[in-house]
Amino acid sequence: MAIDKMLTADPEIAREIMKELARQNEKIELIASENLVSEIVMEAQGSVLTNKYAEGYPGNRYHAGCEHVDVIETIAIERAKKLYKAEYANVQPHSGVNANLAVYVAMLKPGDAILGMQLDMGGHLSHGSKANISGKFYNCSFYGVSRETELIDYDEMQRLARELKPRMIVAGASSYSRRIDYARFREVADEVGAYFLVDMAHISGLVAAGVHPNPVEYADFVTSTTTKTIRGARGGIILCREKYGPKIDKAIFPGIQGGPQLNGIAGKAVCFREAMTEEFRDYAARVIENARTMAEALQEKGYRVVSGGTDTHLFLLDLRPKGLTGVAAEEALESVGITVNKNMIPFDPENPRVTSGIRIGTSAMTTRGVGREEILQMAELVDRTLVNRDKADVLEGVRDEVVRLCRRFPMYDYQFSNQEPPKE
Ligand code: DSN
Repeated sequence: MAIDKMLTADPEIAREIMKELARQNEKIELIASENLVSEIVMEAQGSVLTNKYAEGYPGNRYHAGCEHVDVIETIAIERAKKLYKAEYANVQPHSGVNANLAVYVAMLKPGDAILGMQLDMGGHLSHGSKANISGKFYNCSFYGVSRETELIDYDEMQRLARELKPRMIVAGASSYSRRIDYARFREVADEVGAYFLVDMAHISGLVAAGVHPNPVEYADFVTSTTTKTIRGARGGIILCREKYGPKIDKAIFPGIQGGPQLNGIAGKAVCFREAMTEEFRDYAARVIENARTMAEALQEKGYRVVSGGTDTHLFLLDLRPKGLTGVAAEEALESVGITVNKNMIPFDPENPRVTSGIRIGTSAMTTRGVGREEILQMAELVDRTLVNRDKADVLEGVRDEVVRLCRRFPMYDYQFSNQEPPKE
């Protein structure tokens, strides 16, 4: 890592990078969409590939000098196809939102109808929210979860699909902890003549490891970020049936993006290879086990877990039984070094800036190596913080314990890990 050079050349930025490393090292990271990439993923992302323009696709570029990046992008494509058993892969999306947008641009006309999962019930902005381009260009409607079970209301989804005849049905979520019945979605999509898109951003590492069903079997298009449970470079991918490949490629470039970020693509290729190992399969299984252990431990302490549990890396806590809002819990936990995000729960009476819940995920801490014992300790720390949020001395004790726990599971062996950030 060239941080030493940066310390002299640009101390303002170097200082913040070092402080961010220290923050990551000394805090318990429970944000469900975050993870810690390997050093070689970082090497790839920070490599000379960042210098290269390569508009187009391998073997068909608008710039010269692409002989090496062509090999890299081809390897990334082939690995993605193998990992997810997909017919076709595009590894150029700069993000998950871009991946979803490219699918819409490739297959729909502005004004066409999309049926997606409601944002405040677990869906994602890019599945048709008015605040996102998807909601501005397309005619979007939403299914949600049942009030009783807090599971996707498949009957409502089917009823809406029959009534609205969407051109595309979207499944996939940012804060839904249960397995999704892809076969049921496929059936409904076929019945109403819709394309079926699954955004598996959150669970793509679990899918790669074979500890979660693979939506590629059922969907026409599957999109993902490459940063969450898959633990790779920041960016996105699109997997699809072979016949849709050319349209998807055109939608990404020249449709919505220019030159690909080859450094990111190399980082994606590296993480796909890592995800093919036994070690990664074991990791993914532990992520789910850890999430279940923590959800159960918090349930025992009187918190309500939305839908009663989890099949994935994350779960939602309803804080109302404790008389707390999501924002108050997020702030209290942040003050002791435990990072989570406030989150809407289904049928939340609060607004998105307040919320009644928090979302907790175990991907990052499992990467650091924590097991059952530490997960139970973390659940206890979360509870102790929330119960004693007004008691400075208790919070001080929690803060110390958080740092001690984190130091037992160091993140990276970088030469600058132990250096103090330079004085401002
Ligand atoms: N939706 C954001 C999250 O889950 O945190 C990022 O995709």
